[in-house]
Amino acid sequence: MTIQIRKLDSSVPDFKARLSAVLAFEASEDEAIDRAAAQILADVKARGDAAVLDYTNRFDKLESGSVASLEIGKDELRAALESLAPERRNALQTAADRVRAYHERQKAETGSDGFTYTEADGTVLGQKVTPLDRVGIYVPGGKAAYPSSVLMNAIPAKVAGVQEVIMVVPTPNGVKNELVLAAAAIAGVDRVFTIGGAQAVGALAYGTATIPQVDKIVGPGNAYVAAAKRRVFGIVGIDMIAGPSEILVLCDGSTDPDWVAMDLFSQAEHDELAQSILVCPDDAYIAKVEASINRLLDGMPRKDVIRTSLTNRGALVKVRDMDEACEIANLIAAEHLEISAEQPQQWADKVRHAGAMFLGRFSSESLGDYCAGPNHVLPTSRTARFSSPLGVYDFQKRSSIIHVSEAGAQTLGRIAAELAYGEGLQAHAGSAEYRLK
Ligand code: HSO
Ligand code: ZN
Repeated sequence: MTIQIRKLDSSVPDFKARLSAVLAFEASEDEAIDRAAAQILADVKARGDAAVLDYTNRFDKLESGSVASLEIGKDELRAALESLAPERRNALQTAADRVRAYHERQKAETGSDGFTYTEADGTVLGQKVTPLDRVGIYVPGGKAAYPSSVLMNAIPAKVAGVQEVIMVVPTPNGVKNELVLAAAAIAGVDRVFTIGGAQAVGALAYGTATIPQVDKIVGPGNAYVAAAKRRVFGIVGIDMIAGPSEILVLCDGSTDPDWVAMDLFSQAEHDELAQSILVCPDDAYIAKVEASINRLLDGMPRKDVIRTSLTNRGALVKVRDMDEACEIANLIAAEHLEISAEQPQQWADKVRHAGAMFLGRFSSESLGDYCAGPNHVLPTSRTARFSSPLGVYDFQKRSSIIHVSEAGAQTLGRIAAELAYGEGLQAHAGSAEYRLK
């Protein structure tokens, strides 16, 4: 059965409208789910461990006697790591090393040491950067339990200097994912609890007798987890509410079409709602990729997910030239952008909006998912227009430093008092003026 992928052509008058229709994605904000999450959060806030235990036993079909018994100790994490086949263990270790090296570099390059400068009258101004004390990482159970995501969330936190990283991961029916536990061991996660859902988000946000309160919660989850994260934002920080995966391939027609077909599959296989789009100036090449898709699909164990994703949300877009392809890339602001072209840099220079850019035909997006080094937690649903990959900076905060000299207080005091009178704030004026000579 051949698969029907939508075809778009930028030369038709209503192209922009058609493209918008392809991109349209409303994150379903189901009111019933939101209400259920709110009720669970309120219960965890009121009853702490007892509520966490009730929901965990009920939803994950366990019979645990205490939240403490849901903790996985360091020994068990180590054992999980040691139980892996050597090739898999080495791959996980190498991926972790590369992700760490990249984030160490990011830390060094992004002003993590803060700054100060001294004005002529001796006043010192500056910015101090400090890590968050304690962070919670949500790891989904079941089909979307990705060990690679454990590395991508925990390593930047540890590189930033977070003292305690607490991971929560549900274990429906008591089934543990050994690779997830091994990844936690390698990434240096400090404590792991086998809890999930809105109850885990509540436990991390409010703290219970057993589970310490964290300062920020990161990591993807199902609709209940997303709703709970939205609701606890403000009590704790959150990273983002991630949408389905996306890949946009800009291709000049020089890459083996099978490679491009597989790249489109690679994100389509995540989710029926994932989005894979090819943009190319060459009609004949687009037809070749389509032929590759139809030939290769049957060999994919997740072909049903891929077919649904490509049929409902995929697109093959014919453009005038690569310049126009770059304009479209800026409109789409994709999570992952592959520039599969002979001279990729010239096109990359023209792209401003993308979560991650993969340049040249050897840079498949999947390398970024696992082991290239940069983070795979990226802005989706066009949010790359205003947000960035998860990074060391998400686990740091900044404090302003103001150290005014006696001479500085004379100049600044007059300015502050003047503005304070303008705002009708007498005490503000006074506190500046008391320091005038
Ligand atoms: N592509 C996903 C991350 C991932 N891929 C994990 C494989 N495993 C993020 O968009
Ligand atoms: Zn992926």
